[in-house]
Amino acid sequence: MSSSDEVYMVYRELLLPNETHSSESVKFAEEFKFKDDDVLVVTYPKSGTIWMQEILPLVLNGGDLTPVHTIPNWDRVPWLEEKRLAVVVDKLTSPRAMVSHFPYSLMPPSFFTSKAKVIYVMRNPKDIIVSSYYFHQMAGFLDDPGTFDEFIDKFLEGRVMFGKWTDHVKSWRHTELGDRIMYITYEEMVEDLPAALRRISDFLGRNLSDEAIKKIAEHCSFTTMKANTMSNFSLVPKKYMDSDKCPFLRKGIAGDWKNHFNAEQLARFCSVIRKEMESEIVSLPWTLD
Ligand code: PPS
Repeated sequence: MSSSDEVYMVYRELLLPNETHSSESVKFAEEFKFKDDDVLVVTYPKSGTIWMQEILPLVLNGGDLTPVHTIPNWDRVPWLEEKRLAVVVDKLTSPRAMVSHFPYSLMPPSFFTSKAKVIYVMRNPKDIIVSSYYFHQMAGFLDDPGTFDEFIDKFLEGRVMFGKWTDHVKSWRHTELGDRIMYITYEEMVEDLPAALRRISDFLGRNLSDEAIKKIAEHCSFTTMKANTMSNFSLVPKKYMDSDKCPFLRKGIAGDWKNHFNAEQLARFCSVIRKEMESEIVSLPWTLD
């Protein structure tokens, strides 16, 4: 594994992996022309991005499995800021679905003048850091995370891809997007996926039948997605993602943090997050202690 200097580029003070990003790809994002019927899912890494890459096309097309069975997730619902967007953008059919890890301040000008809708997915940061720690071990294009203890410090200081979790969440909670934005949590999706799908479908103006929701929920279960070669990253060479070290679809649960933090680490982690989220704390769906 390489050092962080080799694997990341710095863009507006954020670390972005060189393997998937470049100065051309971020320029392409800056100049990207959003359309009114585009749908964008925004996440801090490890909050449920891949899950939404499965859900969105199915909700938008009423449950037709063709795209999720034939197109790899990174081309099916591409990242706004990644190199692949320029390659596949002309093949996307409207309504186009995309994902992004960008904070609000990095959205391109056309996003603000369009009516494109946004779904912001939030996840308990205690589970995000655990998921990210394992991801850094299996992803050959990321830096060595060190020990979990060392990774906690890196995460809290924002020395990880896309910076601090607290900055990201705060940036997207104070927008002027009105009813163009919907908030959902990973935990809500784990607890009751059909109900989450109903919320998403209503937000996107799709009147899906209960039968369609059931079909989509079955297809987007952790087990089904783990077996879908278009979504489990098994098409990616081991050099970049080594599922023998850890599968990308690792556990898919809420609360795995309990198996990883010791008491001191939990206190350290929560005190920093609590302090930085001071003004938001009452409306967070998790306890930070
Ligand atoms: S990335 O690298 O930012 O795109 O990662 P991201 O997709 O945001 O997050 C990966 C975590 O999401 C879990 N995941 C799911 N959980 C439950 N059900 C389904 N269907 C599902 N699909 C993806 C995935 O397992 C990662 O979480 P962990 O905790 O590591 O298992």
